Amino acid sequence: MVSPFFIGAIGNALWAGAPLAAVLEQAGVSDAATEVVFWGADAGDVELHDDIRDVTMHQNFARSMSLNDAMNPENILCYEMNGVELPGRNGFPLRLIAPGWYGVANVKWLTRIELRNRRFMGKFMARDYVTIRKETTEDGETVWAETSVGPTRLKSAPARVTQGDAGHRIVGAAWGAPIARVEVRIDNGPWLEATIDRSEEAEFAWSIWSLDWKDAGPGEHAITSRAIDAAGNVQPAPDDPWIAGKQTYWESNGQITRRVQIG
Ligand SMILES: Nc1nc2c(c(=O)[nH]1)N[C@H]1C(S)=C(S)[C@@H](COP(=O)(O)O)O[C@H]1N2
Ligand SMILES: [Mo]
Repeated sequence: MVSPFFIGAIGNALWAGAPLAAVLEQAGVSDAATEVVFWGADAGDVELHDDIRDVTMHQNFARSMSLNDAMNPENILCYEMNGVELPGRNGFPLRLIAPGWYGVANVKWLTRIELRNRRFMGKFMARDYVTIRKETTEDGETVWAETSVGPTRLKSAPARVTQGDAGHRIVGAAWGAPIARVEVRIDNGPWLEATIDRSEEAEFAWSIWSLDWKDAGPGEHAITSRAIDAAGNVQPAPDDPWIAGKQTYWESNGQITRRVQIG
């Protein structure tokens, strides 16, 4: 499946729980530990049948992080969502919430947290949720890189166009890093700076932005947005090698163009 972005698969919620770092520290972290594995209660069969392997593994869902990433004070062992007990489908009784990571890192229905001294290469680290990218090195050599889906990347998207007395307004969201600015391009015009609603901001939630569009003529228009983070990084265009060289749909943070019809 190739989709420009995953409509409906994202949202914002308020999460509460116990800090993961404090729990690990209390349990005692060995000097040898480098990797933290989070295991969920759900399981399935993983089949590996080829010339050198012939196994069926009944495995529970698991994802890992480096010990360094796991110790980030923002990570919580979460038991509350939007002020109420964590709902079953969102991971009751306990899940990991690792702010700033893509959904898959946030293991639900936790049964076990394990420290290891080797990289963990389970199905959801090394087979699924792997971004495949064709890259060109400084020497002009082509390399195929496979990397596990990691922290969220800088992104924005135009969400909708509304019409009021003073004209049209384009509204959208930006997320994935502290957002410094959002710019919007209408058709092939210049990039225009949108206004970010700072009153609604929370560090890991969407930044909602808008741009007044006063002279929208009838017909079809193309609207593109790009976010710029506090470090000056710009959300990449679709022809940026980082996006163009990517063969899988995960981590698709390229600029999005939406077509609207003005009547
Ligand atoms: N145990 C377990 N945790 C899991 C998953 C899963 O299949 N099993 N799916 C992951 C993925 S891919 C996503 S996007 C989120 C979705 O859960 P949410 O809607 O509560 O955020 O859970 C993550 N945690
Ligand atoms: Mo997901």
